[in-house]
Amino acid sequence: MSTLVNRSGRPDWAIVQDWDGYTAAEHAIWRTLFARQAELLRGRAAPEFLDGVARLGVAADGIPDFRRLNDVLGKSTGFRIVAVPGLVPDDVFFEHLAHRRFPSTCFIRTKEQLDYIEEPDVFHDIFGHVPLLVNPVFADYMEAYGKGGLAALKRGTLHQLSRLYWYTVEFGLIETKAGLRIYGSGIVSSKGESEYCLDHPAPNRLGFDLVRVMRTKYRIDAFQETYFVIRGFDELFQATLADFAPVYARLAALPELAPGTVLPEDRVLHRGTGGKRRGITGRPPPQ
Ligand code: HBI
Ligand code: FE
Repeated sequence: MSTLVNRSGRPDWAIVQDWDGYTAAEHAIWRTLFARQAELLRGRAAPEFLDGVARLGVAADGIPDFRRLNDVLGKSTGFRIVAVPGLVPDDVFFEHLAHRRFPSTCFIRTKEQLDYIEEPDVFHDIFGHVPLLVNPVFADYMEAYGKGGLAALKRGTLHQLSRLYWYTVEFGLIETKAGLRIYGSGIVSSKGESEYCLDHPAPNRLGFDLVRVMRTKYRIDAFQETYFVIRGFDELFQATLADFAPVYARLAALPELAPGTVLPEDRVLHRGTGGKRRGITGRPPPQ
């Protein structure tokens, strides 16, 4: 991650969203992104995600006012959105999550960036991440991730923990009675990957396993070569309850894995045909 400069003047990097400052053109870009994804995600996104969008009132009409979202969010899981200028240092990011604050960017991508933007913008953060924060189990997972991140920084194991975030919060799939559904923010905020992740034969779709995920490297500039599938958000939260010290000890004895790997012990829902495709809403490069 390039060196970040804190212009907020505050140690938590928080700024004011300045909702009145958005232009009609910026709201129009939100409307384009929202209309496209809302249409595409019906029948593709996890019911819990769609429920969160509805309950929060994240709507087509324009960039939401964080103050209004916080009214709903605060009453549901006690999470609160904190506006930040962009990517913040890892320790600041984890400190916010550990206290049920989600740091969201406020800027929106340009028309030219509709399909590809390197860093998270307000559409990725608010449409992609915030709806699931009304789900109590997922909110617990995000708080646990923040606490785990602060511990990982001290242990020097952030590169392994960030893979857990990448393959769940950003690019996770979930099994439902109606079939596989999307819950990862990096996917739901991307038109291309919302189609690719469920339908395309190229990527692997493997059952979630904590150590397996934390061994598996990822790339930020192409669609995923492997998606990990959880059976439910409880499975995800249960995985974080364990003390991570033994997990890190096991990881130290196991080789890292390339993104497209399939192991004999994997629960294979779909073995991919391989191949890499251009990327989508990225995130900071892997540690
Ligand atoms: N900052 N605003 C913001 N959003 C992120 O998703 C984010 C970040 N800083 C660090 C970070 N993500 C990742 O490096 C950690 O999840 C590991
Ligand atoms: Fe994200």
